[in-house]
Amino acid sequence: MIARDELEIHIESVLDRFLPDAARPPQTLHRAMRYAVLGGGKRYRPRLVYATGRLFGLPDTLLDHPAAAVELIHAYSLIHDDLPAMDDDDERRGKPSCHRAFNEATAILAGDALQTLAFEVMSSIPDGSCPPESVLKAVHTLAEATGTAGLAGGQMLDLEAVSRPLDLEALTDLHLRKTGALIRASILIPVLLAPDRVRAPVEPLQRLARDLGLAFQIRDDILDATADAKTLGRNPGGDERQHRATFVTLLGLEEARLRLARCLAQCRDALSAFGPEAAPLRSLVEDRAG
Ligand code: GRG
Repeated sequence: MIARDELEIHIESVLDRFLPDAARPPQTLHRAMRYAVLGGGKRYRPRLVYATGRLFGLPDTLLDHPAAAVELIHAYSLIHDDLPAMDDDDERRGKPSCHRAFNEATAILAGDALQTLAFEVMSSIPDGSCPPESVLKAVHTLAEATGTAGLAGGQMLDLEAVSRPLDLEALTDLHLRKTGALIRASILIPVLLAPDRVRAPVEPLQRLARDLGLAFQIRDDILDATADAKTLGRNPGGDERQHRATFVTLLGLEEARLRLARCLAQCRDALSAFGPEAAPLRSLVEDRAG
């Protein structure tokens, strides 16, 4: 667990700034969007954006945009994931899920509006902070991570997996999309926004982006099978109740732990290409080991 720190306060204020004012109509929609985004979550994805962007010396005025965009997409996916038609969860981040606090229709619209807000924010990087073609590539990467190659496709495969058994290859593909794609984009987008003249090894970051996404999901599966509701911010054991294939149900707890250790070792190896400037990224990798 990452302690509350300066970066968390910064991320909260950036999100607050980009979100619509709750007093502006339609107030209920804006209140629901703010409810789902503010005051909760570990902010893992925006932290990855800042940690990677700083390797390239990118300023916060630029990084604030992709950092907020990935968190807005994440918040949208959590709202929709909790809906009765999906996971049907009453709690998220230790409080009632969005459709419980408001109602189903408002939660659907809040998710939709957060998704489009993410693209507004991503594409409004201030003029002159990086070339427009880099912004376009970054927007494309975010769209890919959100669509069928990412969250939405992964979620569909996950829904279908309830009635169809998955092997390890299919499960890995599902999670590289559902969870991995946004983690990956959070590392690759700052790389795309970095000016050409800045030299930093890119290939190890591409490896890190993939391995960390997988490590994230394997750890989530292990926690779902072993942690309590307070640690999770939602009810544990959901995977088993829904007869869902996970790395734990497929491999067993011990083998899942070994696989997580292997993924994290690969992340550490990728970061060995960097010096002390990669300390924030290293700490985000180690956070997955806890
Ligand atoms: C509905 C399109 C659509 C997609 C949903 C991401 C997702 C797909 C569902 C979330 C369900 C889930 C619990 C997935 C496991 C991994 C995961 C994304 C956990 C939650 O992320 P954290 O731990 O959450 O970063 P916080 O609350 O800290 O931001």
